[in-house]
Amino acid sequence: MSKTIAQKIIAQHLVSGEMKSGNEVALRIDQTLTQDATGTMAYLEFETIGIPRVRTEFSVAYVDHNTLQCGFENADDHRYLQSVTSKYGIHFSRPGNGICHQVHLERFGIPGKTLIGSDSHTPTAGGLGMLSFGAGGMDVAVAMAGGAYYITMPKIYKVHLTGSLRPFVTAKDVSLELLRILSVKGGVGAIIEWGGPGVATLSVPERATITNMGTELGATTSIFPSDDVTKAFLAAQGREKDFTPITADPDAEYDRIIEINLSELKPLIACPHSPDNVVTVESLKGVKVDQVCIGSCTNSSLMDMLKVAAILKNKTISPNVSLSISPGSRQVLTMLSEEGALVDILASGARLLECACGPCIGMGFSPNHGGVSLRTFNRNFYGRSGTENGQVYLVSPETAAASALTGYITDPTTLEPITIPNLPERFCIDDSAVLPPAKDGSTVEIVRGPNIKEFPKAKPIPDAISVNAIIKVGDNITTDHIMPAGAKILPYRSNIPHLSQFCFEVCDPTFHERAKQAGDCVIIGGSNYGQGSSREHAALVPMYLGVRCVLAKSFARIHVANLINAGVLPLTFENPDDYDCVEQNHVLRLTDIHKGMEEGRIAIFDETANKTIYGVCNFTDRQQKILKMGGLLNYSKECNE
Ligand code: MIC
Ligand code: SF4
Repeated sequence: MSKTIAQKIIAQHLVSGEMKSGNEVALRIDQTLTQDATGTMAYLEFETIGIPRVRTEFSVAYVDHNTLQCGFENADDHRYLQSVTSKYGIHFSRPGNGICHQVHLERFGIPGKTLIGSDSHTPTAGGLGMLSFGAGGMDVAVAMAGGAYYITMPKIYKVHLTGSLRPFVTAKDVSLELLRILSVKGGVGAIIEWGGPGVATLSVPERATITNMGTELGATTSIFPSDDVTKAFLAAQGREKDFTPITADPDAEYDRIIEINLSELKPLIACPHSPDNVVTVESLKGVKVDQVCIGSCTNSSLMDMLKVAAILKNKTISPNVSLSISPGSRQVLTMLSEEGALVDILASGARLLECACGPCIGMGFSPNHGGVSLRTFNRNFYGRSGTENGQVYLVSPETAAASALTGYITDPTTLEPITIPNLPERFCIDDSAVLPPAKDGSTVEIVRGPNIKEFPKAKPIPDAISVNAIIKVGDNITTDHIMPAGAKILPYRSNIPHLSQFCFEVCDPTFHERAKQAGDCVIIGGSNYGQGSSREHAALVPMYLGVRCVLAKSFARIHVANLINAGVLPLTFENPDDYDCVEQNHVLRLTDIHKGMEEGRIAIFDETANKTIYGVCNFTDRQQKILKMGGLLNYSKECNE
């Protein structure tokens, strides 16, 4: 039977399940990646599984999120990560070496292989034709231990590209156009495959910008074919041997086809506070800008930076704008400086930040009070920048650079033409900041600082339970709402008790105290609950505070998996109108839960409203067992998965 790209890779990695959309399939995972903000928890979880060495082909831990080190916490966590990875057979990418997704694309991603990473933008590697998924840390721990990764077999959407991008219109604009068409919920339950003649006009880093932002559509993953462009990129990285061609069969069938003519696109911009709030840059012409940030795993490749340098060359940025540049990797930074382009950037008045996530996750460089910040990043969720009333807009590097010069939102197509540099035939290759693991891990001592606290223990889901509706939230609640990040909080990712003080802080600063008093509780959510990051802390911390169930209109993919892994029962309103009846502080009684999990419908008596409503679920046998055993770790230990 003819297959799409994703179906081919899934078929080659299928451990169990039928490849029919909606069915659960288990996949063999070739590679894993972690970053430090989710990695500490993932390795603590891996340790509890109790095997001496990882069983993947290649696993790597990056340090890129928590690099500020305003105190001992981050530095301690880095030492833990370095020692635990060395012991268990995992490579360690040192702080300063770059953002996980950019470095993985450059150095380790392989077309046709599978990758899961404890970061939602792991699909960036789809730009190379690799089938890659963002996952919770526990799923990554299990994959490192040789266990399969379970997903619901997605639908396959094809985006058929024709034409080619006009000068100053970019891959970022392609992503924003798809967000405009589909919205942040439009990719849920689907893999987005890119095809059509326009694909050949896009370089691998451009494709990676697009697959990176596929995460914002809620998509399971996004993938490009592996073709001559992929081959040339891998060759320039000294990795010709990693190349395998992969294309969809000509008669492959898709659940939906979306056409985009690259030649017709204009520069686009996502307005606060959602990546799908997209309009043309032209329509916001003249809005005053306070800050511009160029970088992040979406737009920090060498080509992005070279174009920015070409725009800024021999010019000075507006005195009212503060401009930051964070190259995505040490390779990018080295080559920028070797080519002299770094001088052009700095001479314009830009501030050079570390090769790390930085402002994207609120680690410094927060905008001024109420300030307008143009960012080449992928998320502009409320409060994420660290300035609660900051107005964050998402743009391409070209729009960012043009606006930094004028001090106002500026359509880059109005600029004088620039000479577009060619990608090098050979990148500068230096993997010395990626430390290989010890050959014999048994002698390696794991270093644990006092910031590393024990992993919280989940309780099995009982057959009946009374829960207090501790908070009621609206649609598209992100993991940044549930478990905020930023410079003050991120250092405590391995310390759940401390972290718990900030849970839902953006929505309700009293949440933590109230939850502590309430005992067993339930969160009432709208649609697409848990959108955004893969951080399992958004499930673990509520679990630690007594949340036993989340009742929502619908869930985001990674978050619902994290809830199950953490032993928290996710249920969907059978009748979405019931959302309007359940208010905060209502007491709900769930009965016959175990039978209900099997049958897919659980009765919930709202004692306060004196009304019975139903929560529905579609758990596999495996998920039911995980919930009944109190989470994935207990299940993995008992079932030896
Ligand atoms: C993000 O972009 O939100 C993060 C920070 O990279 C997260 C991971 C995390 O919360 O540590 C993600 O995308 O998964
Ligand atoms: Fe880092 Fe931002 Fe990318 Fe997340 S989205 S991995 S915080 S650069």
